[in-house]
Amino acid sequence: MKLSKENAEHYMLQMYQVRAFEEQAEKSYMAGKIHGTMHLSIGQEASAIGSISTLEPTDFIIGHHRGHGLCIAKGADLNLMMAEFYGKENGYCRGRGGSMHIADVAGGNLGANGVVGGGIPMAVGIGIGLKMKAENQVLLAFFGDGAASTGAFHESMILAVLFQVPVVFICENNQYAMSFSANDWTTSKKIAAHGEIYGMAGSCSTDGNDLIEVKAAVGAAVKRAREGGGPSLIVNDTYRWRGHSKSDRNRYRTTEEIEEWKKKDPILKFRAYCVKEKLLTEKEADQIKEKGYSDIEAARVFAEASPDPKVETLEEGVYAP
Ligand SMILES: Cc1ncc(C[n+]2csc(CCOP(=O)(O)OP(=O)(O)O)c2C)c(N)n1
Ligand SMILES: [Mg+2]
Repeated sequence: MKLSKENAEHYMLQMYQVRAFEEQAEKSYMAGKIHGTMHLSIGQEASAIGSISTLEPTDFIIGHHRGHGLCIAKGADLNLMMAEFYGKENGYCRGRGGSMHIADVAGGNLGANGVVGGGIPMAVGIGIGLKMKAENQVLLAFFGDGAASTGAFHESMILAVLFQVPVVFICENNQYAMSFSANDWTTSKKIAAHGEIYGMAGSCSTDGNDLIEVKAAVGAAVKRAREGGGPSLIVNDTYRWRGHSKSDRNRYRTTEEIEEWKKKDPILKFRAYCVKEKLLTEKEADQIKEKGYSDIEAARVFAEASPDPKVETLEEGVYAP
């Protein structure tokens, strides 16, 4: 697969924006400016951007709790996203959702779900709707390796095939479900094999830290889904550098293991590819990095200057007053 220079620049920028966004969100959280918790996807950027780069603007995604990269890849406005983290009135969900519940229906981001595996059956329903609309739209449904052991996942795989929905199921296998290693109960190879077992063509695992490999696998599945060939399951093998959430002390894995995976940094891998293929010079890549970080700094300034919701509006926009 040969990328255009324009696309290479765009994906490189999005990768740096995701990294910078999460580093900033973590800093603001530690400074007591952001409340609740958050699940950082640092180290998983190629899975989000490689997968979503295969979509048309009219297509959809449904995310999961580790979904900041997914939002940015789907074209989220960084200012509105940061304002949402800060709980501000002008955030994506008026500050009511925070890190885990960013949705932008107009932009094709159907939101995330705090229930592990909760988005998977919803994806089947949305897929049936897309099929009935018959406008050749496709949905990417993201979830983790832990979610692949839920009953909802297995029921959904069966229904997805029966209804031949235009959905690509993407398991972001970051090797852990909270403190449980994926290797203790299954292997990533077996997760992808479920696609085959349930009758999905073209299901496979990828090196989820390699944007080009992810893009090729998901791209083929998206094409098949759009042409009426039904669903696929793609497993992107990757790793989360940070703890599960903000309360995690990383006691279940070794520093050596984390350091080993850091050597496979998806951003550096893509950057090296772009330089090797003469799509970017080192200087251009540095400039893109600088822009990614300054975009996030602007988003921080925007969020901090944004208004808090008024107390008397607290019950607006939520289901359970
Ligand atoms: C139904 C349900 N069970 C348990 C939890 C608590 N929980 C939150 S995230 C998580 C682990 C999910 O692991 P995985 O699917 O691999 O996603 P990752 O966090 O690794 O991205 C668990 C058990 C939950 N939110 N929902
Ligand atoms: Mg996981």
